Amino acid sequence: MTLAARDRVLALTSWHHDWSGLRVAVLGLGVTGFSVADTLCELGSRVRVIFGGVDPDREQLLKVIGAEQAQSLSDAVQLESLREFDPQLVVVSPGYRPDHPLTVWAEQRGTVVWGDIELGWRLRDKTDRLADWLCVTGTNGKTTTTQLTAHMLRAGGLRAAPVGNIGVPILDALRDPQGYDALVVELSSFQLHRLGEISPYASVCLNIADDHLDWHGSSRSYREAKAKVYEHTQVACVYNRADPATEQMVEEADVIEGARAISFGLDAPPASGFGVVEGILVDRGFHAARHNEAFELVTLDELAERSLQAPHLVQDILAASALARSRGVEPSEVAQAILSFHPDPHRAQRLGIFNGVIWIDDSKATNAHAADASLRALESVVWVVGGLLKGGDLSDLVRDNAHRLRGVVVIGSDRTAVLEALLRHAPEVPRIEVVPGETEETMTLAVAAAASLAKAGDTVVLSPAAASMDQFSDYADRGRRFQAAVRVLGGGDAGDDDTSAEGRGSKQ
Ligand code: UMA
Repeated sequence: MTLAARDRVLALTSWHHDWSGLRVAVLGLGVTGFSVADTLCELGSRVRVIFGGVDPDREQLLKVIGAEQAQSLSDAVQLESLREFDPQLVVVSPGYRPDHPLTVWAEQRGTVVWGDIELGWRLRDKTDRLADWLCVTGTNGKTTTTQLTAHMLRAGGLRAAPVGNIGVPILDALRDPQGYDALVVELSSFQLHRLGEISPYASVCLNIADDHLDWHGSSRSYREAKAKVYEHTQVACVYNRADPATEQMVEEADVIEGARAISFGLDAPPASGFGVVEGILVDRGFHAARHNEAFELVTLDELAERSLQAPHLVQDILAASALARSRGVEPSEVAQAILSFHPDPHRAQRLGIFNGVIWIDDSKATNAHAADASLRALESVVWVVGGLLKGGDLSDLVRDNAHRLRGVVVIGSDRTAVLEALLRHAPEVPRIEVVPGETEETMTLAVAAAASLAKAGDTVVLSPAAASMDQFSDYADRGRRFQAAVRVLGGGDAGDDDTSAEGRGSKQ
């Protein structure tokens, strides 16, 4: 590819520039690939979507919007299609690993390769209303923090939406004809890897623990990707006082002059921090007299009344408050938003109590760090664990929580690694391995096994510490099947909580 051709692409930094006739290869036909193809067809580019898998609905839609398509399960066939198309720009979906042969080929020949977030940044001026981007990453808590921040911004009277890894491609929001005042952008490590030069209004990395090592290749490259969230931040870099790596990321980031570092944590906050003082969540970050005073937001008791008091949730609430306050939302509006917030299902979702046993669906815990947060909030646990470990290791998780385990049910394709960790660090704890049955579903078997291990006062928690795609379509599907099996066990009563038994096995 010639330098002039490359420069033409790199100079495209506005919706109103000339994108027509540009040959763009879009890799992947999931939600991202479709949104990219749709946007670029609207701008007059010549688009070819190259993808594995089959998706009849989206394939039909590609015909309607006028994009070419090349479907094949073979990388070699896909590569041939890419070569023949001779793209000037490649836009890659988040799931493609950095060493994927198609992206490697494009990069080696000097073709510009972007992710959808970089493309979105360049196209963010479709309407006159230029939205501020508040970017959220972290190993865990991203989705809750993203949703809650957007909820707070709306409580403050702004037109705001949660987008990105949460499931709404950023390009869909950017094409909204009314435009937004602010977008809360959940960024996965995959999206951060190909972030490009964006400049968030505010940013946060909530926490960091190894995850997705199979995709990134190493813990270092995963952490480097996460640190990018703070680059070029304009107003507030929010970090976690309990996770020094996040503070270090802020210190090392190249930010816009005047951007402030704002911390959050469960302890009493320093000036420029959010934290908890005598059971009250407070803001000392944005108070004019922050060296002596703080804004009071909500109390831990008020959170407990809404089942929002688990420590990891309180951290997410503090981080979201810091982001929203940085954008000018009033403390009373932040408080109102917290008290009217309902987290999504499958996140430490309490299903009910049967025969004195509490059942919790925490299917969203797709890595060891998330599972640790939910196990720590419990005392006497029967743990349903396993799935796809993504190169992760559960040894520390099992060792640190062995004392609270009353039983373990191991599911999923990577059972051997889980069983080895249990044998090493919790050999006394009874365990049942669920081998996928021919007639009965995994979750039916797992729930029956958990029920056989649990006694009154115990909590059964599905907190897999693993991805779900080996046996389920996603974590929500895994959680729904767990809930359905629990409902059958409870005689259809799952969800009817008998709070009189509160506290027997759970602090949640
Ligand atoms: N494909 C290939 N080869 C590959 C990878 C993908 O052919 O090596 C093709 C598939 O056949 C399919 C398409 O690419 O046609 C799917 O692309 P994708 O896997 O990037 O998925 P999208 O549907 O575009 O969804 C992505 C995110 N998915 C991943 O990062 C894997 C969604 O996050 C995100 O919500 C969406 O963009 C909008 O931003 C999901 C996720 O699991 C929920 N994220 C991980 C997480 O949260 O831990 C990172």
